[in-house]
Amino acid sequence: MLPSTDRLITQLVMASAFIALSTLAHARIDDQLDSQIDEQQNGQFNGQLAMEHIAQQVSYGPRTADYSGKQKTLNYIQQLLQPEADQLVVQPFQAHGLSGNNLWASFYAADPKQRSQPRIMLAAHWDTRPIAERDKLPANRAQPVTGANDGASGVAVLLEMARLLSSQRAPVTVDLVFLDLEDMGNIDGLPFSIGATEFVHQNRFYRPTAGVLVDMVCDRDLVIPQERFSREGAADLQDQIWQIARSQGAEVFKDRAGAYIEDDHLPFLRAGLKVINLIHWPFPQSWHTSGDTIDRCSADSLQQVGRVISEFIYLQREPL
Ligand code: 1BN
Ligand code: ZN
Repeated sequence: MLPSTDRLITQLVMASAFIALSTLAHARIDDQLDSQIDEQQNGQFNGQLAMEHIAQQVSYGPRTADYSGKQKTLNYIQQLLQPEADQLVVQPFQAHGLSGNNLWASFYAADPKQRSQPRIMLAAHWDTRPIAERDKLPANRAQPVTGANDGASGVAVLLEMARLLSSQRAPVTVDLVFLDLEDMGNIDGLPFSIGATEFVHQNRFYRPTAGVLVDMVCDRDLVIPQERFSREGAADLQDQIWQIARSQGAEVFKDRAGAYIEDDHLPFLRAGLKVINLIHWPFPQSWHTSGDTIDRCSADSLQQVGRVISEFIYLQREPL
């Protein structure tokens, strides 16, 4: 039998060892939980990372003819996707006396048997408008827009989606299509959607099962009603997207009809393809003004849109 002081010391040492071990065990469990949460978050569309893609694009300046930002942005998209995509093509074109480049990156389905069908297209325009004709100051109206929302936000959603697709292929092939020369409409008699029209002509055999166009999706007061041409040409697809939005509580998606908006989905719809447009409507005050800057953008808006699209891609609940 130990004398009572020794016994007390032994008990204290054992108790401290126990506390130290259990603290260590707790620390390990906390670490494991943290890394599980990190893993789950990594597999999720991250609005903050999408914001960084907007910051990068606007840092290059306007993405319109005669500005170095145009080539820098094309390089940025290409360099990010080249090592990750299963196929990447830049498709130059000439139309209406202008030169442009559409860029098309494919991420094949996880199961090679599903490689060619079904396949989903996600599209956005990467150019920006050369004039801010709606600016309240006449002096600004001849200047190009920054296009944080109108241009960079759609590209940012596609690039953040590319990160997810790179780390885990989807059950279907996903094509990310970056369209040029969307925003030349009503300048010197030019139409909107020049690049999208060229893309459809150049790729007549490309028939994705479904397509989602994202345009102007970063505003902090983002509102996306059900665009009407999309409703008329691809109601089932629009319903599927809105159903996911409802289930996620993504409140930027509104359960009401929007306007008829002539955007890059129209050439696809006219070719008989099911492509819907996710677009802010009514257009925000900053639209085609010098105020289309990143301070009006929100990571949360981007994340709501991105998470709805990623669930659509990864967890197809109904056949397309
Ligand atoms: C969307 C963003 N658009 C241009 N920038 C297309 C459009 C232009 C839609 C005018 C409606 C009216
Ligand atoms: Zn525009």
